[in-house]
Amino acid sequence: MKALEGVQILDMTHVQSGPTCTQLLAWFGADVIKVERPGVGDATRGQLRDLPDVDSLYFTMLNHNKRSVTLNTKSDKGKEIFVKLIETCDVLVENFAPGAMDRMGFSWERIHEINPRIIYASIKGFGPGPYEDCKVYENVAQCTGGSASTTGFLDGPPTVTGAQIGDSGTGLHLALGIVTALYHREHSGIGQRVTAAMQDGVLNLCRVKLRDQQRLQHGPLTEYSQYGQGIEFGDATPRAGNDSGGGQPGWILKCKGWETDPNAYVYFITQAAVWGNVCDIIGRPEWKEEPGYATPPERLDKISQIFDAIEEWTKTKTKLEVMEICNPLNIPCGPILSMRELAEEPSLRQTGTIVEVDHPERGKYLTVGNPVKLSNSVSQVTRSPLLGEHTDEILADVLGLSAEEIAAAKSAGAV
Ligand code: CAO
Repeated sequence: MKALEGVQILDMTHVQSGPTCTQLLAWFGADVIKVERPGVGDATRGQLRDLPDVDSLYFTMLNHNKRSVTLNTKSDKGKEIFVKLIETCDVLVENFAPGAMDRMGFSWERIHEINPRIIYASIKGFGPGPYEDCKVYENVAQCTGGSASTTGFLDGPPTVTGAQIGDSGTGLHLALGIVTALYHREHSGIGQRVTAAMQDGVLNLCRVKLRDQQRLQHGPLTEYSQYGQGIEFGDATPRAGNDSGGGQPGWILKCKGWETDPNAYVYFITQAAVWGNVCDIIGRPEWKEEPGYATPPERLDKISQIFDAIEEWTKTKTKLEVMEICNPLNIPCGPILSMRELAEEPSLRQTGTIVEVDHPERGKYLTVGNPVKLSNSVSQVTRSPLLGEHTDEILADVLGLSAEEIAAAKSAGAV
């Protein structure tokens, strides 16, 4: 039995943030019923298509293990069916633009009245305040949540990251809120409202930068390479390039082949505890004892020069050779792995983190499986549903509608 078996999720999510959340819940065993507009569906089905008339990878990779029902929740008959689904389900999740559910006639008060045990979970761009009515996409959240102002190089513009911390990051936060509310319901018997704002989710992931903002009031941030370079700090946490962000200096260094391979690089950390090992492998054993190099505070103004010396060594090795040499010596480092390399990595296939899925219209494709592993609730990734694939099945089995009632809903254009 899966951890969330028996939990029914009424999934009104679309695009990326909400679907990330409900996909996770589905992987843990919840029955996720994705509600989509008849004939239209989640907009991502048709976005960034690589094959004509086939659900995009954008959609398929965010909607595994779900069932799809089409329902026009703005029509009278559709509303009737929607009320029945609210009565039946444990959780309703949505990430529509602010006010969309209210405009549909389903405020939290109304939903709670229909089913006091239901948990109603939402993602919006912003929490209550001046921007609460705004529509928000990934990079807006990265920019307004503190990520962009602290990402990039000191002499360059604010930069967004490839990791979807605004969308997928907030989806993860919401999933935790939902299971927490389900746990609370075990004791209280009552559902509650769960909200996660994308700005808040990004800020939570950037909390070390708010830490640095406050440290700035008491002096320069000595672990930032700008300190070693003698560049003055301004009044806000600066962009720190590839600095490690912790107390142990780190940087991205070139490896053998960097001239032609854009990913022939390694992240290298000069952790204080293994400084001697670093000195030995790069052929500078004298730095172990030399005044100016022997202790971390002495090295702070020479970080760039030290990484230049380490890079002279890493340039003679491939990134994987660097990893093989450093790991036994406890020197933390990480090769820069491309998406191609990750897709081909056998160990990720073995753990189910990269999975091959078969889809009736597009054939085989790769996806990222459940990154959270439960020993008694192993995730099996099943393909995303076609639009409305489970409409009849859900109306009949979940809601108990007769064949005549289903036919009537269809002829009224509700499903
Ligand atoms: N039946 C009938 N109507 C439906 C429906 C259904 N099954 N499903 C959706 N609709 C309607 C909605 O009610 C809404 O109608 P109104 O505008 O009349 O209220 C309409 O479809 C469109 O919904 P939307 O405004 O949410 O969609 P959008 O494409 O205009 O905006 C987005 C997309 C993502 C910007 C917006 O939903 C949003 O800000 N969401 C919250 C933040 C978020 O999750 N962003 C991350 C997105 S991933 O990058």
